[in-house]
Amino acid sequence: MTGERSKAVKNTRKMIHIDMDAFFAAVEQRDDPSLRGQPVIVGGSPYSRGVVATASYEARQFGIHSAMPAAQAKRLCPHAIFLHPRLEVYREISWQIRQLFDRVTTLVEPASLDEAYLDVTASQMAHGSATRIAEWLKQRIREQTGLVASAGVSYNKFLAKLACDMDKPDGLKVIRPDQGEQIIAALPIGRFHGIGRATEARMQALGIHTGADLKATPVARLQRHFGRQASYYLALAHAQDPRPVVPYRPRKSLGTQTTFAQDLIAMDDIRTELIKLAEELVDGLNQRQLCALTITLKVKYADFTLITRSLTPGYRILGQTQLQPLLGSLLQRTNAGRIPLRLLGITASNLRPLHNNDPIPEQLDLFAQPSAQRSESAHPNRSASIRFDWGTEPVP
Ligand code: TTP
Ligand code: MG
Repeated sequence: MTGERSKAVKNTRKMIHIDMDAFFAAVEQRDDPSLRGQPVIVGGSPYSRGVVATASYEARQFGIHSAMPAAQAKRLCPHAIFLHPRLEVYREISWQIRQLFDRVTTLVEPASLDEAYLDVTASQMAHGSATRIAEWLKQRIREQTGLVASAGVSYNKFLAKLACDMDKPDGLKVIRPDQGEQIIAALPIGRFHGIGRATEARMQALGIHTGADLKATPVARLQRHFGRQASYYLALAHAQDPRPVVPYRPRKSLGTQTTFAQDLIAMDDIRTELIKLAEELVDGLNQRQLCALTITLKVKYADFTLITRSLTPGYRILGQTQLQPLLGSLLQRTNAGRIPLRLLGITASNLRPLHNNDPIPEQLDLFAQPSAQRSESAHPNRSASIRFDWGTEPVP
């Protein structure tokens, strides 16, 4: 494909970026009318080392912004109202707006709780007018959540997000293909996608302050300083951004593991740890309303050899009743008790939705340890390295 042709193809995409205004703070103001019109700061306590997660637009007038120490925010605006985040509420709203995005296109890429990219190139909605789709979304979001979103519309992700940021709050800004290069030329280098503080400083040191400067820099010079990123930066300087919208789908597996401060050899200790992992895993499955068809046990021996043993029993694993006997037989297929273990992990995969009417079986103790004893027999060596990976993963 020639350069011109590929440029033309890219310019035909239609992209929307949606981002809620002052999200956490706006939710708090929505739910407590006495906070409306007030400088509201959501985040850590100003009397500790907490930071600002977000500030209402009223608070921003005092120079307060995200990631600022809360104590500093308090100095800038002593009468500001500080609130702790209510993540459950924000997650619920995030889910609500994602439902709306899904009505527009399958090509939705959530970028954070309050932000997403939508590729509406193929959408038939509003006769294919991305601007009207963005209007529709803003209106529906307001009706259904009582909150205000800003939207940016353009022909790639970088410009759509830029457009959204340019017109906040309650914005709807369009950057048309014939406007992109001009806007980029004047853009400060620190506002380019992928250019953080450190890269910005290095660009400035090279005399690159704006998009126009970047565009005028020979690729070889950029490559010398920024390696493989150079060509991406140059594409951005030409108002091109080849990144596709990558839709998210529920993750395929859920797992937890523990590395022990001291290797485990006694079977009692190993079983105790495994039961704790099983409890965490089942909690995780229940929270997500999921069950699994496959369970995998991961064991790392003291010499760092890693083995996994899997079982797909032919029934759904949704509680301890199913999980614990499977773990018992998986454990027998390892050298646990003979070779010291440094790590244990379990992963549920082949995940399926758990329907609301599915019974969640009661805990069954197949390792034959009374539950009271179990909770007290926490191994003193257990390091605090439990890691639960939640969330979603991009479609490859
Ligand atoms: P943003 O969309 O970056 O910020 P915002 O929605 O508060 O404000 P804007 O109108 O400029 O979009 O982030 C969304 C939420 O994510 C924000 O309300 C709080 C949270 N957040 C943090 O917890 N820490 C941070 O450093 C940032 C940037 C956001
Ligand atoms: Mg936002």
